[in-house]
Amino acid sequence: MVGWYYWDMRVVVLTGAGISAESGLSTFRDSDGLWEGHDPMQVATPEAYADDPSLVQRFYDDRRAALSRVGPNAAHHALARLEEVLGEDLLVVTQNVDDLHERAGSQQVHHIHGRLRSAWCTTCDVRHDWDRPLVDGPPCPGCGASTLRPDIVWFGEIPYGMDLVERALWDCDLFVSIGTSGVVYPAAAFVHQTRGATLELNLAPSAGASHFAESRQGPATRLVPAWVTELLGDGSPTSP
Ligand code: BV8
Repeated sequence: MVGWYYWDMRVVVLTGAGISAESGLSTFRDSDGLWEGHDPMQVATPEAYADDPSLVQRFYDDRRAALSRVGPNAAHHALARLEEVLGEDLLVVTQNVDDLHERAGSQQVHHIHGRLRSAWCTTCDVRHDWDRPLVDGPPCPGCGASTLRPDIVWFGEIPYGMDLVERALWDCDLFVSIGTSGVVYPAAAFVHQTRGATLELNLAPSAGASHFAESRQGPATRLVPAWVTELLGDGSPTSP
């Protein structure tokens, strides 16, 4: 990555469950991952929600409650530090539904698969910041209907803000993928939608590793701060 000067580059960072693993949040496909205990087609599809809404609500209620027991790690903090320097020239596109990027201080974060701490009323089509269980069918703060569902993009549903993401991928100088297995689309195809340089930071090579110009292996809490220090070339520690 020699010869890059951060002050005139636009960077898009894609993150997946791997960046939150060291904060204590399970990934999906690793051993002890979420999909070990749950069939994604039984908890993460609109059909599953229609068939058994309380099973799906409990799955997301448990994950929402778990958020208050964890915090951002050095990888989240390093990206927040990078945003302090790059400002609008950094966009974090996350597949994660947790809020650890924001709790680390990142503001330029786009959740393509939704957020756990948000509820979507399918009657008035309004989304509400939400931090309590949904399984008992609480009334929508807007219209009062008991039709609040998790504000999550399930399999077969269209991810949020794809136009914004596709434009940012096309315009960026550097695309970096962190902690994702590269098996779920459309995120797994982002590496093919950018004209920028490409770098993968992952515990193990992802399914798309061969499509990246460079792929580094290791834990996010080591790789991401080191990469941010290298990019900013200031040698100052990135961890808080
Ligand atoms: C759609 C929210 C149309 C729910 C999620 C083309 C070909 C084949 C299939 C399809 C296709 N197009 C569409 C499909 C169908 C489907 C799909 O991709 N299926 C797969 C399984 C084959 N896609 C969809 O249905 C999508 N919708 O396509 O609509 C469309 C498309 C484009 C434009 C318009 C319309 C919707 C997909 C979204 C589903 N919802 N999440 C929830 O959270 O419960 S997906 C979920 O899994 C995650 O959000 C994430 O996106 C995805 C993958 O998970 P990862 O984050 O990568 O986690 P994983 O466990 O897999 O991997 C962890 C990685 O981290 C590993 O590589 C590991 O090595 C690494 N790691 C672990 N620890 C660390 C680490 N790295 C660093 N440090 C560590 N410590």
